[in-house]
Amino acid sequence: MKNQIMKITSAEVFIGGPGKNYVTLKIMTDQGIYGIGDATLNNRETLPAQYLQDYLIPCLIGMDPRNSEDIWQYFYRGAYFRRGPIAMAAIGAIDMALWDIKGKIAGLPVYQLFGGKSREAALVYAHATGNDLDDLLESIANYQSQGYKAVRIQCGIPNMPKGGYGVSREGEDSKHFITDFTGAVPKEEVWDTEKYLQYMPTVFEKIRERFGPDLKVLHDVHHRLTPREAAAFAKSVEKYNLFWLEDPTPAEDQNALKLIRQHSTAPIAIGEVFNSLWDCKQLIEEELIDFIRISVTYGGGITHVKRIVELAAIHHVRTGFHGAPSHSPISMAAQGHLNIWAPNFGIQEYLVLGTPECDALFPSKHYYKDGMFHISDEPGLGVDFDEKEAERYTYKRGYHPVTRLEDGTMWNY
Ligand code: CS2
Ligand code: MG
Repeated sequence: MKNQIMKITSAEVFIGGPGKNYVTLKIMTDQGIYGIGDATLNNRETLPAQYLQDYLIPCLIGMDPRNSEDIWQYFYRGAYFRRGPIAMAAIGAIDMALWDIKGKIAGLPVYQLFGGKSREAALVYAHATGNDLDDLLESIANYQSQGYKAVRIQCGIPNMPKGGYGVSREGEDSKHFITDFTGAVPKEEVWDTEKYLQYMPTVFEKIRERFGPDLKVLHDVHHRLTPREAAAFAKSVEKYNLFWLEDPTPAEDQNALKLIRQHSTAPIAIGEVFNSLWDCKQLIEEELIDFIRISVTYGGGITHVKRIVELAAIHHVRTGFHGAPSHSPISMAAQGHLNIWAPNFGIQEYLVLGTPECDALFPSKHYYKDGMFHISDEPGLGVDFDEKEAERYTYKRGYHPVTRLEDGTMWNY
């Protein structure tokens, strides 16, 4: 490309953080401006880091960082082996960093480069969990008192052998941790679909009795049901008017969603494990879902996720980006800019910012207030990365649990 007046001079990857192995990419330019991106592939963090270091960073050096589209195409289209969470997390981190640089060059917050604000702040939801119903109701009340208007609810199921998804197990802290650093191999959970299907509707009933019709209630099935079970379940909980039912089935089989749609009007949210438009194209075009959950972290960054959001908009599908605590404040900010802009914004999962350690590592002026997330007008993504702070942390191997049915059959986590 002729007339280059800006060049990428170096790029570095850092792994570590408070209780998380955040993978942070920092791209430096010859103009002194730098950008940062997030490649944290939860519980497989070393892989996108290695992919960046061994294959992508050597190509980046000397490129003009302003050409974020061409650079995205270079790493996606230019590669023979495409897609997959490792490659897409690595490309995503580069893309976020380039948008950060672009915003800083323009002196504008990134959402302005998309078309400006469609709303002042974005609705978020928190995770309310309980080992039993009373525990859960208390957790919901606690979030309400902090201003949350929407909560995802997960509840322990009586006589479920070893916890269900999203709740802690006996003897554990009251929070559910999706990363376990303690074992040499993953912990095992035991799942019983029948007990879940019998009990869960009574939980929604009690929540509506106690909190009334206005609370936005979300629930994550975490891929545990078959299409027929999911259709029956979605139909049986319609009357509780959920904001969404998430991942009722493993969505590699996009056709499965047709059965659910034929039997229920419960809003369906899917996509946190997707990493490209091709994973959700059928779901969106056939209008089989209501919310798309892909995140900028595993989904190839802002450039690719924005394309998905635009496709979704013409099919009445709203956004509900994944925001589990494994997403660093960088990707949460990138999603925050998309949320402020997207005409089809739905809701944002929100758990990450707010601890003093996290704020020290990733200083930013974005903030939570009264159930909404506010994006500051700092140029770029509006988040920084403190390399000195980063020296406090090292990588620790962690795992998601694995799930078996009672008879030992492997099941979906
Ligand atoms: C969950 C995640 O946030 C969610 O909806 O499904 O917490 C998921 O378990 C983790 O992101 C796995 O890495
Ligand atoms: Mg989920």
